[in-house]
Amino acid sequence: MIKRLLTYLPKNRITASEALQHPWFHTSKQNIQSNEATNIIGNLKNFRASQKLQHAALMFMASQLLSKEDTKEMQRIFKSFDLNHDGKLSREELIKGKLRRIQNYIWDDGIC
Ligand SMILES: [Ca+2]
Repeated sequence: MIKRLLTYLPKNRITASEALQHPWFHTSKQNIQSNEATNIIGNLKNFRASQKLQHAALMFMASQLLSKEDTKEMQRIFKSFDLNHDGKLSREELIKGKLRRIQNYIWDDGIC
């Protein structure tokens, strides 16, 4: 079932509804005891908390390593990349932003 869920082409991939009909969901649901489920949920919460801590530590280190000018420049670049202004950079926004910077670099340096 995992292979069918990870199929690249959507037309060949099973739908969520089809996946939920797979016997694995029905047998595993019966096999998981409630305390096991509680442990799993607790582990997932801890994992998420550790990710937040890791993110906060990285932000702190970045803030300590960058000068004010560097921070302003990074914020300017981020805002120019964030095309829909949602405060996040999608893969597409990163690619488009990087391509714009490369084009600007080429034109500004008179390479073309
Ligand atoms: Ca965005």
